[in-house]
Amino acid sequence: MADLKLVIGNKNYSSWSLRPWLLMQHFGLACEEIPIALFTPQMAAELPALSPSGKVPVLHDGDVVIWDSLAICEYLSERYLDGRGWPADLAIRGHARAVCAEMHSGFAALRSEMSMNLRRPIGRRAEHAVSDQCHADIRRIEQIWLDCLARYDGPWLFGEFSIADAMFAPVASRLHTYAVELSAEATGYVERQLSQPAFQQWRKAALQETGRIEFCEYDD
Ligand SMILES: N[C@@H](CCC(=O)N[C@@H](CS)C(=O)NCC(=O)O)C(=O)O
Repeated sequence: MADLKLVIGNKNYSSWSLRPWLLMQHFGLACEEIPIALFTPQMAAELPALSPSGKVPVLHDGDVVIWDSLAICEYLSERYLDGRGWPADLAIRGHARAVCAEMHSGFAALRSEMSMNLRRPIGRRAEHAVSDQCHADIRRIEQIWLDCLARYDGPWLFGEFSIADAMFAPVASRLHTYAVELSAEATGYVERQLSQPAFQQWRKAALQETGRIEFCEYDD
């Protein structure tokens, strides 16, 4: 029996934590959740012993410790899913890894100007608060999605649900929260992301949280 523990941040805000959690839920991998309230004294006291990077998410599998959302997804896919976290075809898997790497290392403007915040009422940010770079990030993400959905015929980016969908779930949530206008196909993908039962379960828990991280809240 696996002894998986996933250390995660506030469900309302922790976009990185959502990714491996969603993958685990999707594939029915049971884990104990260890919640850490980000940027609080609890984090300062407890996280150093759990996370070599001082960040969440972190997976503990017995003695094995894996930090970083993408590395956790990779590990889970190899160790527990016979590689089913990725598409079976080598070329398509390469494509999936490329979009995940692009998501993982990019889109800084979108991340800082449109924080994941599930409790925020749906509504646009003021135009002055959204930089050209953020608009460019959004267009590029939409382009990735449309290309994948057209090539592999949906409903998920690579046909079946994969690590790529787990990696893009927080962005889908951001685009929804900030009422970003998208094409019908991209909107459909956002709706699929947000209506999957695992996301709904995460969201329900997020709405019950009370912790507030000021720099993830905007006044406009
Ligand atoms: N590349 C890392 C980033 C993790 C990350 O930045 N996590 C945030 C919370 S969502 C965090 O722990 N921040 C705490 C800090 O920066 O001190 C990953 O993919 O897991």
